[in-house]
Amino acid sequence: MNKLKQALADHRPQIGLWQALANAYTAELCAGAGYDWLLFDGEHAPNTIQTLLAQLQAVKAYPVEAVARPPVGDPVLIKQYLDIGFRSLLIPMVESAAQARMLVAATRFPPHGMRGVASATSRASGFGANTRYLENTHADICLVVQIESAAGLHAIEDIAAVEGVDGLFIGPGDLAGGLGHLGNSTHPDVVSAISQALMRIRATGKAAGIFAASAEAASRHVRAGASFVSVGTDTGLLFNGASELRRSVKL
Ligand code: 3PY
Ligand code: MG
Repeated sequence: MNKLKQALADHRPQIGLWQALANAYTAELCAGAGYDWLLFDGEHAPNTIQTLLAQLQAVKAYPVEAVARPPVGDPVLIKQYLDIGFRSLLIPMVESAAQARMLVAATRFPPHGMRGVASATSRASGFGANTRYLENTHADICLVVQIESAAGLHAIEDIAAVEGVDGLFIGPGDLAGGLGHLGNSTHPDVVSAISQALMRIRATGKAAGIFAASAEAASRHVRAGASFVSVGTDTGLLFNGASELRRSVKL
């Protein structure tokens, strides 16, 4: 059972940590740190199917859901991500219901969708050990789409109405750029667009999510009804910790 999918359906807060180091050893370290989910980033981190696979294997023994973000919502890539064993996906730059429907179809085998069929050769089915994989796997797929452009904002209700979409996740970085405030996601216009978007998502009944830049922002978003909230990145933690330690050495 996919506990993240269930929690999002129940609007229970799920706190995640971004993984951009593209490394199995640090992924395992983070998997034991108490987060509900880790996001393995194929969009902006130097990941390949092989590095994603190694990270997935490294976190398998931990009670944390591995969520993957492909670089683009492409059915061929989605097929590969699912075959290696990801069952929770975050898809960047979704802007229409038609695109959302295509993404849902990419995660389902026929007749529900168009996912290419491999069972005995895929890690996802235990290399064939799970003989019910083909018929049952759709129930565990958790699909969250990113709203991070003016077109995406416009289409929130249409996208949320697509069956098979579990949540809508705001990408503040891209959204700020798309609204004319590149690099400034705390600009009042962006902040107001984000809070309206989160309210509209919640009103649809689907889970609302967002990338929070700080613990304070994450708590605020949860209080405002967001449930799929990430806070911080592995790269940020390492860089900030390393810089802080160096600064604290008095010569
Ligand atoms: C963004 O901010 O644009 C994201 O995709 C998530 O951080
Ligand atoms: Mg983005």
